[in-house]
Amino acid sequence: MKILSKEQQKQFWSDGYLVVENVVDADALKAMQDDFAEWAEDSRKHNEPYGETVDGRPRFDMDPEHTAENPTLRRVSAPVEMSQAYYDVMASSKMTDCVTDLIGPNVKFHHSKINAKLPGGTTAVKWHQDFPFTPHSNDDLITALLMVDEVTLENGPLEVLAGSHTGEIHGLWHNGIFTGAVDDKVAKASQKQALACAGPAGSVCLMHTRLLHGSAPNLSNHPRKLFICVYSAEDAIPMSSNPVPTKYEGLIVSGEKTNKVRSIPYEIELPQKPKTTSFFDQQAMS
Ligand SMILES: O=C(O)CCC(=O)C(=O)O
Repeated sequence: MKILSKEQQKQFWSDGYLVVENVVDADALKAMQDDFAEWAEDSRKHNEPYGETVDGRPRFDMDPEHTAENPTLRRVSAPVEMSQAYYDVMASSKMTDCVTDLIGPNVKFHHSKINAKLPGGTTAVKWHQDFPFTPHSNDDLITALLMVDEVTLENGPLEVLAGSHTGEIHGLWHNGIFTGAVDDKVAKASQKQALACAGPAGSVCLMHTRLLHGSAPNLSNHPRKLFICVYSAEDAIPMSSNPVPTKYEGLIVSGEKTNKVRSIPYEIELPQKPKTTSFFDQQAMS
């Protein structure tokens, strides 16, 4: 089903992101909030990352401030493997339709997580682009960040640098160390022109994989939970292992499987034709 107008599609490709309201209805949101509330309740029993994803890494992670009295669960990896509500939104919803309008008709799922900023936590996300974490044969990848709670300017909204998806891909290694973030100069310049992606619960921010983005801590008493799903065009082939492995990687959420591979087009600069004459030319001249 077509969701996005031509104008919205144009805006996405020119800015590198787009916020769309009402992609999930109240019942689905409540089911997602209830499931998260159960996980947050359970986190009271833990003081270090716990649970297990398909590759054995912990599924649940908390802020350093987390206590049994004030639990601050900040990350749930691959929630679609544990919750029908999250699975349904990932696999078949207006959110999936929006993604299809942009990079369809054939779209597949790559990974999912919940990034939560609960009151009392201090987690921030440093400026980065997603593509270096999920390099593919082409860059038709979208990170869809669904607002499970209302996102305001105070509760740690996603911040983006509009138009940066058309620029260079910045390194995440500095002085021989993998930091997962762009260098300070790029981060400061991005922060100066940052735009916050706020909206009512049930909105989605669709973000191009090359867009520079980050987010500050939650300074309010209101939770901020984002359900984050990464999708790619079906003909984009992963060039590295999945940062959040899931049994659903590659699930076709729209269209069909073609098994075709499409690469980012690039031009090779051919060396100039040699100026010297060949052996045969010299023979003819002599
Ligand atoms: O949780 C956030 O605020 C940012 C999420 C993010 O940067 C990402 O998923 O790449």
